[in-house]
Amino acid sequence: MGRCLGTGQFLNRDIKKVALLDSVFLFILALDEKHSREGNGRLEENKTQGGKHMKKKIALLLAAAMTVSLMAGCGGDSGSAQTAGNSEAPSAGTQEEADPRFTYEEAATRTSYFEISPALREFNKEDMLNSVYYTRMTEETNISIDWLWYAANTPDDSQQKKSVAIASGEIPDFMIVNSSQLSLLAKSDLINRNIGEVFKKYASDELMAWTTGEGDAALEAATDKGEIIAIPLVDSSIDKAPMLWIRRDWIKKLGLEMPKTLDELYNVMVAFRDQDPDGNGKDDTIGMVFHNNFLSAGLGDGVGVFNGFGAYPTAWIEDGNGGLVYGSVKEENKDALNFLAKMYQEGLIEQDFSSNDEVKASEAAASGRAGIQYGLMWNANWPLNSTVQNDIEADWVALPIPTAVDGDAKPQISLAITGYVVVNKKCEHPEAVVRMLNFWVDKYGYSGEEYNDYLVKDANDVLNFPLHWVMLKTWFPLKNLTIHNNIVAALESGDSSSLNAEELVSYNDIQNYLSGDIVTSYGGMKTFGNDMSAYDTMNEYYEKDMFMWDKFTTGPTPTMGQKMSTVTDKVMEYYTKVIMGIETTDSFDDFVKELNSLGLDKITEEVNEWYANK
Ligand SMILES: [Ca+2]
Repeated sequence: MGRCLGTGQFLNRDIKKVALLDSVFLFILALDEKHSREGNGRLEENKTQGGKHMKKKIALLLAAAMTVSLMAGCGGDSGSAQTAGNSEAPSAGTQEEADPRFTYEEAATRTSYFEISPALREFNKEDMLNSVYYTRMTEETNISIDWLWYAANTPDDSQQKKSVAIASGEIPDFMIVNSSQLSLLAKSDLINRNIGEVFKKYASDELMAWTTGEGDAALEAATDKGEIIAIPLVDSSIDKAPMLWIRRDWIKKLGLEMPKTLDELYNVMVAFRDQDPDGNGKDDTIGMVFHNNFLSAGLGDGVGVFNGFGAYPTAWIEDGNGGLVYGSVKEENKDALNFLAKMYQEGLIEQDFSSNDEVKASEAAASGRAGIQYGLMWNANWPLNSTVQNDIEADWVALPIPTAVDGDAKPQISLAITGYVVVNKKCEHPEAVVRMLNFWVDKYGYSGEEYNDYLVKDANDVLNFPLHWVMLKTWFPLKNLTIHNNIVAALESGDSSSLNAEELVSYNDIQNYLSGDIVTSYGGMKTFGNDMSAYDTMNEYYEKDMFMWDKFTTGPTPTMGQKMSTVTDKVMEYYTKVIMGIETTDSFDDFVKELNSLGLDKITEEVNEWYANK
């Protein structure tokens, strides 16, 4: 519980870190949603039974201090489809680029749905409607939004309502949908299929840079039959790349080297277990944090181990013949499973890992019992920062995932899209949504001075940040990496004058850390600093283009919707049994056959049909 409170304190101090903390919060929500990259790759689409207790446990503690969910929810109501307002089209008329910051000559109103973030402690409609963000938006653009309904952003509520709206054929001027709903709309006659051209014409350079920050994949994911039919709202994909966190103080104390290969990592784990790295004279340390949800990248998972062997479970990867194959069935997984089984057998991972979730397992790192944890870039903000509260010497650093194959291991990632904006084809001025997104980018991304006015009402009340009120929002996928690179340059030159407000917060954090304020500035230093930080590793991944992308970037295929959860359950069951020594990889071929009989063969067929027609 202390950990969680620590996170809250962190938040109160550094309100600009909202986007980074969103990553933590998204992870927490993902635990509840039992996110299935396995299922179909979209958090918001797979409501499963798992993790209920997790939500209670964490949502109360952590989410209480966290920020808004970025997940584009979905749902529907039979909203008015008519275009209100009587706005004039902005200037132009040619295909040339238009002024991205135009103002309608006459007031225009657009209809949409308001989805209330589960992260908001309370929601007051009047506060939202009268907020600085929306009043300024209307002043600057002459656009206002008529919210046809307000509903909680959950599968049972707003998502359900939007699905009903799509089925009824009555949708508002614009709405944010998930990939399944986009697939349905692609087959309908309801949406403007020319929105891609409108977007290209009206998007500001910054909005375009954000949308294409990781290449064309986001726009391609919104493409149907060669037409961009929605505007993808993007998040950072690379920020979800697995990396290895390790205690450098233990490495030094035992006279070891930083591991580059999995063999070397194994030796370090043995040393961490056997050589009393914490120096308390007791045999009380383990090799590595590990838990029962080990194929979900986040915190103490095993994804990085698999990637080290060239295995990419849960991802759809190229099969070498122009098609895609489900990563969990590839031979390379056997090597990773045998490695983990050996670790289990030798007590390098907890013997009861199969009954521990992420949070429970990570207590080993926080309490100083483990000095190795695979995870994501935010781990130093929570929970690894807790370690230093017990042991000021605890010096977690990030490393690229160790490899067992020739060359660098490739961390697997998947395209991060939080939702798709579709525009009713009856809406006379589809460019209005682009204008509103431009406004968001201007206020969020490039106006450090204005940011607080627009998006933060009370720095001590993160649960009611007006940021949560903005429906049309997207992110710069390389933002965190850019922050790091700019900070490193400033640290080297000693000149911080060119840093923006958000960068300055982390820069000051690092200066505080270097001045001895280790406990409160731990996350900032370890995430963005220049001494084996998370983004030092990320920058290496990025510079060397090491990522292994999941190639399946659309909504679930028909059979996925019905059978994927059975397949993924079977994968977890089998993998867990192998790690625990109940099964061996000798039965791997039978396991694959069983997956196919459970529906994976049909799903693979459907995925390849999509891929071939992409
Ligand atoms: Ca010990």
